[in-house]
Amino acid sequence: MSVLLGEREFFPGIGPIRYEGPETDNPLAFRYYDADRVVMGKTMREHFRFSMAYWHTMCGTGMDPFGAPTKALPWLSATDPLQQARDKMDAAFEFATKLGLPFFCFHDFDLVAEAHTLAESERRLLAIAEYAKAKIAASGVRVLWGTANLFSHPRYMNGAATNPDFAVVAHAAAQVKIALDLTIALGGQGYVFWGGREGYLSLLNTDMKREREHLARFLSAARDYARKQGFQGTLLVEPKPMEPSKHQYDFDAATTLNFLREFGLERDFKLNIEVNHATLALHTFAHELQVAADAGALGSIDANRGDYQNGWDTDQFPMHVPELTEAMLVLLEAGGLEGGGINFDAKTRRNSTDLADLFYAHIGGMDAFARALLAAAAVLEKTPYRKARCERYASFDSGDGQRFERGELGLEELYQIARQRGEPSLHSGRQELFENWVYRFC
Ligand code: XUL
Ligand code: CO
Repeated sequence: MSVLLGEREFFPGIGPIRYEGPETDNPLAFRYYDADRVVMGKTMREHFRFSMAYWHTMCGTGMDPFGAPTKALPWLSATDPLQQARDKMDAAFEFATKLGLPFFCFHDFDLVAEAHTLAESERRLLAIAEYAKAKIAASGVRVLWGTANLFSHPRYMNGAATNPDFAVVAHAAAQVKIALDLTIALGGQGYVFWGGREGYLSLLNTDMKREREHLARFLSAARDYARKQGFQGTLLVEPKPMEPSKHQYDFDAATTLNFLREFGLERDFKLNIEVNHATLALHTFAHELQVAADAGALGSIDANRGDYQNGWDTDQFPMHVPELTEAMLVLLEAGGLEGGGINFDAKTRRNSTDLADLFYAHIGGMDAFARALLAAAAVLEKTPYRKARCERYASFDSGDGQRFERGELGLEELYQIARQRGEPSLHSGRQELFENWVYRFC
């Protein structure tokens, strides 16, 4: 394999990661992720469409609010911004190629450092886009989705699309236009809006109604522009309840769907569901997937996991097979993602300072999803799980139950039926049996 195709090899000593099966002792091999293996009619590659998050994997230096960077990433050493961007991209494509990751996701200024003016930033982005196009063509690694970073720069401290100052809203819109152009130029399959600062720190100084209307206007304008440019891909909103804002308007899947419907955006936008955002909203990952799937809006997934003790957005790599199995059940029953993939929006810990740790993390995450897929498929194929769940609702399949579902019974008719039938008998929910069916394979 060529190292695609930079001048330097950034991960020397690490070759292509291959499937070696569950018995291997090789830490740089897959035990379960076998890209060509067919599970319920699709290969694992097609089920997952795994993606690398540029911001964590290429830009994450280990810096946190309490301390300096811990990770000396060799691709960040150049001082010239475009040279640094090219080195970073060489490292990104070498990494994705060695791991067999078919996609990557990026924010505009993950690719190249933001400049002091919008015009200079755009010039830099256009330059790196040309470089990226050649790398994409040479490697076959493609863009799952792009986005704009509308939360790091101080100008966004009061929000981007929901900023009380129109000048900031316009600047954010300009950034989205450029990021959409970039995503389209690189053949991106989707475009994500995550509103980290679209919310408030204090309701006392916030006109929430007006801010939400501005957000809807902003998304409409972005949608119109993207479609005018011929973008066929999926537009996605990524819900999160808080952090960095105290309260974010896209709190969770249900809130975001309500927002999209309120402003007539539901036909164009789907959801990008992130595990740790689900748990921050006090939901499970599976719950958020189910809410999105039931609305026909299950677009894409940001894969990671939180911490059960502290409740932060820790963005750890997903490793818990039972949790993922419940998620894969939802995904399989929903028929998969609508246009998206599984993006590892996850970071190695601050004290994981070896470059090999980036490989271990992604291998672990990909294997965990593969195990979960196999487990979920076994649940669906070998246990009465699905049938038993249907049977719980059998009383609505005929007779008065069916008439109720069809809207043919009013409250007076229901009153008469209840009087005739007397006290309902109890039917077990058999939760433990359902759990046994699922966890038997995890
Ligand atoms: C932040 C987060 C973002 C989005 C893209 O919690 O998940 O990285 O995925 O802006
Ligand atoms: Co995310």
